[in-house]
Amino acid sequence: MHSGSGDDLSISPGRAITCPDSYYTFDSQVSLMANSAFGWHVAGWSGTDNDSSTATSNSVTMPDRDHSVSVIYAPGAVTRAIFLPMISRSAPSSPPSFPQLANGGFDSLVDTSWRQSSTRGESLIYAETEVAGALGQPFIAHSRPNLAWLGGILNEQATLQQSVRLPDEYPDVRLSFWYWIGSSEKNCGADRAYVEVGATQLAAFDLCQVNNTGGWQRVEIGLAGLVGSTVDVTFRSTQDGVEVSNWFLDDVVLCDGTSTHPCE
Ligand SMILES: [Ca+2]
Ligand SMILES: [Ca+2]
Repeated sequence: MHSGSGDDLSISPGRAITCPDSYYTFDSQVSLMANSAFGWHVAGWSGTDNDSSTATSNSVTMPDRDHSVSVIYAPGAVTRAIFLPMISRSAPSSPPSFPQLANGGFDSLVDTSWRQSSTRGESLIYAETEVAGALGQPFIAHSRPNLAWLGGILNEQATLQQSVRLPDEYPDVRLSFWYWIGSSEKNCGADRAYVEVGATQLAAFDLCQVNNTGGWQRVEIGLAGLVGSTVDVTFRSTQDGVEVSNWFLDDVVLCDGTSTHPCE
């Protein structure tokens, strides 16, 4: 028996061993199989051991009397959970971000981004007020309030250094920085300053009276030949034993001249 669209139930066994077809002994269990038409499903049963089942198989335990069972077919496909294995693959990698130097304006006094060394044991990052006090004259950082100060003491070698990766994706990257030379040295070549990126010396300065800048000057150097590697950006000064020279630095940035990464 059935209602809706589908086959009559298959009943197994068809009868008890010693009985005619469709006769069963009391309390024996008979298996039932339903088969709905295409687009229909089992919505329930009647007369079975589990009438609320929506499975296509069921059973009935024979009572001690004539008994009928039926399946209820209802239109609509069965909602099936379909297992889709997750296929994972590496997400496409986003391009690296534009390289940046940390604390390029030296305005964070407590700084671990720059590695500082001085053969005279000097700190290299100062507040402008400290510089003004040491020089005995007004002094203003290019970006206030702090700056880097190399030299200013005889017989010193000072190095300010920071590592940065220069991704291939930015071949137009440049190094820009502001400097101020204030030197009492008459002999050009005695006190010097260098800018190095990796093993490449990009700029050198004679710190001497005729090269005194009297203010902040900016330098911009292309780094195209150095992309694709991690490099040390190094500012270095050497002082001889007479006539002190100062090399002040501020606002060291990596840039490409666009509005997103301006050089000034
Ligand atoms: Ca600054
Ligand atoms: Ca000197």
